[in-house]
Amino acid sequence: MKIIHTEKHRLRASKTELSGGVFIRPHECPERVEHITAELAKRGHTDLIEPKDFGLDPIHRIHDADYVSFLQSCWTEWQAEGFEGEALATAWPSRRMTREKPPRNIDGKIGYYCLASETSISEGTWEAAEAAAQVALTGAELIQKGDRSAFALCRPPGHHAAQDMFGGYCFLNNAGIAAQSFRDAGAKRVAVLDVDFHHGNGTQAIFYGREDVLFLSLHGDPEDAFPYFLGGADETGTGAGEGFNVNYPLPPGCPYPKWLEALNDAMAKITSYAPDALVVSLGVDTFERDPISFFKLTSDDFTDYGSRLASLGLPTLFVMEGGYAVSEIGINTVNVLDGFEGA
Ligand code: 6XA
Ligand code: ZN
Repeated sequence: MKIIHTEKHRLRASKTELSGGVFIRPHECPERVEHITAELAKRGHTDLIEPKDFGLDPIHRIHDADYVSFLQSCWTEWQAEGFEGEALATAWPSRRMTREKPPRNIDGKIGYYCLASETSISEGTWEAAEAAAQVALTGAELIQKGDRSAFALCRPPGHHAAQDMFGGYCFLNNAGIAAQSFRDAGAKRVAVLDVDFHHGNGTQAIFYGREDVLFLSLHGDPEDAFPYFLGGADETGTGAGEGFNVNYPLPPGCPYPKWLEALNDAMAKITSYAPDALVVSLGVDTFERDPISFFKLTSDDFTDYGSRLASLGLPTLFVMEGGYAVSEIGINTVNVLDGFEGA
């Protein structure tokens, strides 16, 4: 399977993440990708390719133009205000704050477009996010041209980013942009399966009213886990999209057999939907030693579910999302890919 990768991910190198009331060095760091590429090399995956440049049009198919402009100019505007640190939201249009439009001042504007304040915007963030979207689009095009599978090694990740919101380390919804590109290339139906520990609230929001993209997500119950305010089992889609959104909220300590029950159910739903392509939002923060998550998957479990995914027999694009047990992120990610290819 071809792997799409660019060194431009390094441009996303913020120094701060707001966590537990203090600034820490971000979990979502450049070393994540280094560990994955090292493990790929170790196991003989030499088929790494650079992304093509598809421009902004496919990004605008998913994200609002004003949001994209905000991401492009945020760091410059923030610096122009004379602020010392990285750009961070501190005020939102939350309940009963009904002036729902982006203010002129960047301190307010960043809040308008932000869903969670752990994520700072720093120099190079837009450039890296845009490159990650091109990585996903390049993977999608390989499959559109006949490859059976591809791995888009996206960083920063994307599944929390909605049409007009960033947060949870995400800026552009790489998986959503890829899914839309399959539709635009002629696929009638596309399924997006999100196996990251966290609910893919952005992907859900983007496709919630649509029947042409089935979204399924296995994740920590939002009662207990970020992003807290979306991801319930009762969120099934709206209008034409009713029945095409499927959430599997799972409890703290969830072991692999229980996780697998949800995966089997999701796979049965994908089979009956009969999509032309599958996009897998691949986060490996379901790992037992992930520092910010609470599932109990072992490294072998990643190999196992990789091979199960292959049994769907679908053209499959893997898109990298989360995973913060950095020294094991390579092993767990490549286990999924090798499980898939060895099946
Ligand atoms: C920050 C939690 C961000 C979760 C990021 C992630 N408090 N999403 O891995 O998939
Ligand atoms: Zn995650």
